[in-house]
Amino acid sequence: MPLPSHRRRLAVSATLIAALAGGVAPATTAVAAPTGAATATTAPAPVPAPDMEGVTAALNAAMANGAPGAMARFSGPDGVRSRTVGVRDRVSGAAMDVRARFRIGSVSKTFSTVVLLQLVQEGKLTLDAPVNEYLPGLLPDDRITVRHLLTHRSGLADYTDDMFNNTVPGFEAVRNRVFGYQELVDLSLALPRTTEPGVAYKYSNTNFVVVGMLIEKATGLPVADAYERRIFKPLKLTRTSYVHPDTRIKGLHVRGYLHPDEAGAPLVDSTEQTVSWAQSAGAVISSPGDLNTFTSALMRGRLLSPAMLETMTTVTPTDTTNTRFYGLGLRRYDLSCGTQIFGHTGTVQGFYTYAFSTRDGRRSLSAVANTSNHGSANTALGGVLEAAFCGKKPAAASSRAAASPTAGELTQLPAERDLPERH
Ligand code: HEL
Repeated sequence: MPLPSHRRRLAVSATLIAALAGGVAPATTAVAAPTGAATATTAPAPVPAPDMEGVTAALNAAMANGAPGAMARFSGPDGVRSRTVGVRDRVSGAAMDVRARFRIGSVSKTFSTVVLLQLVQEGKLTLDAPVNEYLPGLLPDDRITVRHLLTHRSGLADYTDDMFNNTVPGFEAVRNRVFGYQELVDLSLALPRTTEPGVAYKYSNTNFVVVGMLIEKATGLPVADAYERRIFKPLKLTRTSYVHPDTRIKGLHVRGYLHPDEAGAPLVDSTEQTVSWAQSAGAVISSPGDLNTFTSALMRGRLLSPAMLETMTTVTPTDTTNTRFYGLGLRRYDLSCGTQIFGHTGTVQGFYTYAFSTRDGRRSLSAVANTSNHGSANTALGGVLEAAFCGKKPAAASSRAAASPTAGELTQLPAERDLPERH
């Protein structure tokens, strides 16, 4: 029997942090049915208008939980709506600006996955082939496949757990470091593996470092070129870049602030860094408009064939709540109103990001808060998803939600930045 909507919302709220952290979930859980566009026999469900007051409340809640600023941009059939709160620069006092760029952390994994799946479409790689077939001797286990990397089921340990155990010293030790991919893989291989290949979901940045290596091997080009040629240029993502190992974010941008381990210690400006510790697992820079164009275009089939998109959006649970799932470099969240959204979250020093779209690509939302290492700010920011995709709650339900902030048919829609801005 389905849970009443408020119970489902609470379940979503309680699981948000656990889902982001990505605990081990057994592979034996049933694979959730992939969701496609509405069938010819059913009329498309009415689309709720985004609750922009609710979006603003979530942004303010992120600020109340320690973010200097936050913003969100929603693109839907009725146009684009944006909200900003607070500052993008604590020194100059410059206001948060929806045109500004920022570090998207692991949302980069979805970009890397698209490139890799295009290479699979072109016959240059096979999803179920061992990684070692393409990178001989790289991994100590020939059973680890390309698909295991993309689904976080390789069992390769996440070297960043140790790297960032002490937040500020850990970050400062790598802020200007330039790692080779092999060095990062070696850090992982020095740790015990977490699962047998294919057995369980266990989130690990190492998987997407190896994905970067596969892209470079198959294309003979740096990943930066692959992103540029295959995604940034075709989608005209003019505010999206991969500049590793450059430490700067060019143009109008948000400054990021890292929370220290000790309560009360000052925030650390973490804007400039190589992000070399993440590279193809997390070093892309983007903007809210570009992220909406990307997730929407992906879901509309502009980047992958229908069969490959089906593969990418075929998910397994990441926890036991039945609301959080992972496909191939892609998360699926099931919201309290029954809407399923696909995209990714990101945590990189100074920035929390959400970038999601409905399966038909008609509605997309991205949001950022310029802090990190402060889970309550991230959880509060996640409230934008329910507000934007589910719309206004009935009065009784919305007062409960406020006490606990939580996280059709295919038609042609122009790139989201071409649509009129609405408030
Ligand atoms: S972690 C996640 C998120 N992903 C993973 C990746 C990304 N980001 C990282 O691995 C960075 C982790 C350290 C960040 C740092 C902070 O918060 O600034 N934390 C510490 O230093 C902790 N002591 C699964 C949450 C994702 O949503 O996919 O992005």
